Amino acid sequence: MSKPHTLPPVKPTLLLILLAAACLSSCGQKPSQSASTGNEAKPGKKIVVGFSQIGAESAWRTAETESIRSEAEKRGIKLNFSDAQQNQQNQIRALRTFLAQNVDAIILAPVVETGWEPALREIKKANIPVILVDRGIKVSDESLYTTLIASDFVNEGRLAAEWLGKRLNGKGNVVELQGTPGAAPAIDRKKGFEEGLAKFPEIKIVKSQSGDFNRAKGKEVMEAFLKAEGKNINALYAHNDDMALGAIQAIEEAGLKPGTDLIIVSIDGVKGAFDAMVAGKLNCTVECNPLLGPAAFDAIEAVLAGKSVPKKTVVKDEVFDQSIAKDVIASRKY
Ligand code: GZL
Repeated sequence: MSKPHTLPPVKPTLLLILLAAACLSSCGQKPSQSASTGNEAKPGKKIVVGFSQIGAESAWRTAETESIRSEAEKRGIKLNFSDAQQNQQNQIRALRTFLAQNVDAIILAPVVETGWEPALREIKKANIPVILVDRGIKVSDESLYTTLIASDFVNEGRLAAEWLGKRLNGKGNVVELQGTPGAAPAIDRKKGFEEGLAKFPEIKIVKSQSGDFNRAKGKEVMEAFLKAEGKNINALYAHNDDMALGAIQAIEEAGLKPGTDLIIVSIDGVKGAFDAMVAGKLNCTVECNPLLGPAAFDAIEAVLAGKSVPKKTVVKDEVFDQSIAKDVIASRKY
């Protein structure tokens, strides 16, 4: 049997150089400008960022998209934008497109918490940093993303429950419009609301269903709640303002007065919610700030400069109710 083919002996230093070159070319590493993370952008080259956005399902989402687009423009960063129309497969396709484009960084607003690992593993191999904005994901390996910039949705649910518990004097039947099934804000806002209601044992959630974070579905589900429960409903808790605004239409069409016959609390703090509070149709909204562009690009520029960033940045939120809506509406930025 012929002897196995062997390479002639080479000097150790040359071997090390060959091994380093082989590793860089074989595992698709972006050529590193420094010994540290290998994320560094090439000096003088325009930074290119891929942004996989969930969709345009709500005024909040539109405000987030505008914040990220305008911040990229302000910083002279090229943004490759993809609108997934709330479909995870479209987001995964967009992630793989950004990988093929060899972008410098990726911003992902993940529609749901699970199903991201295969695509994120491929992106990690290419050493492209992934910045999660506004919603978190569940992964077995936290190194599959660089950082998460989001509000504390459990706390938002708790704040809504505490406000409503006081407003109902601890007693009443609530219907709940949930967000998109499987989405971090829907899961956590439900969890937080239930935790907050634990202090008010005489307040019951009598109906709870998803309105998928959009106005039309919120109206449709509220119509069904009204048919089933009618005047038995004392309050509505909506996981976002858009569903609350749809529900307000359904309540009015049923001949009831939203904000009086039914107390309504929702989350986001968009302009439409403040208009509804001033009109007396919505009672309270818990702000969830969507203006994440500056924080997202601060993180990207830090990572590309080889600096470390915190694993999670919690965005501060605030409760606004009818008592202050008139005073603050003019200063609202989204
Ligand atoms: C929250 C965000 C939610 C908003 C909704 O960070 O993911 O999605 O509350 C939006 O308005 O549709």
